[in-house]
Amino acid sequence: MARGKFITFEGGEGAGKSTQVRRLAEHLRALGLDVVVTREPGGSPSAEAIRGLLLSGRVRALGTLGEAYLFAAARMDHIAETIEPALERGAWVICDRFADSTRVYQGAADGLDVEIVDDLERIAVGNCRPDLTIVIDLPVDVGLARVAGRSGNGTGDRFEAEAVAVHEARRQGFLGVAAANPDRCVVIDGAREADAVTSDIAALVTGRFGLAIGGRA
Ligand code: T5A
Repeated sequence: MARGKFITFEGGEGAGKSTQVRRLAEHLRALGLDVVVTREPGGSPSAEAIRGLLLSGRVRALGTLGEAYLFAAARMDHIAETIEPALERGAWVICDRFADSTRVYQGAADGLDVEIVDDLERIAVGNCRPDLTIVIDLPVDVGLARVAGRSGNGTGDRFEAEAVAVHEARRQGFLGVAAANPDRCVVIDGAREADAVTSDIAALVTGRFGLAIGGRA
């Protein structure tokens, strides 16, 4: 059985990642592929427990480095328990956020030294690198308005509730990751209607992997 493909989605708050992850999974399943949808932080029982700690803000006192260790620990377990077994059996894995989020949130936007980010990524990710990363880009105010509309009060979790300048630094961070990794990353304009974004992503994935009806290249 050929190894499956690993596709990650990245971007700021409210970019529409979860929406597009779901829709891409439907598209690929309709082509006959075995698809596993997962997310970070989380995606395995232990990693989901760490997610609860991180998003609640209860471990904020650990500082950016401490949080980065927790994201990396969650990622190692997620890869071992969920991602690698799925890829090995030939499934396609679609992941809502992955290592680029640490590079951007804890690194570019929160000041963690790039050498530490590189080391953590090497230790936690190893060779389990995405085949394709879709960066959904949109203006910060559009993303935050979507998140506020969803939560009803605009407060959000530990990472959503930060200053607009921080969100802008994250946006630029993701664009920087995409520019530095042009073979792996594709930037999609996420400020449009969800259906337009979906059809661009379906065309991208179909073309990139040479998919035909039946899911075979
Ligand atoms: N984090 C994560 C780190 O700091 N370091 C790391 O290493 C990792 C892995 C995760 C947080 O952890 C941080 C980053 C995050 O802050 P999360 O709850 O998983 O927290 O947060 P997000 O990944 O940001 O998820 P969101 O749900 O906030 O955003 P999405 O998934 O981008 O957006 P989505 O699809 O849920 O859509 C948001 C709303 O907009 C609507 C949807 O219906 C929904 O209501 N929507 C649209 N509306 C109009 N037009 C469109 N095109 C739309 N697309 C979606």
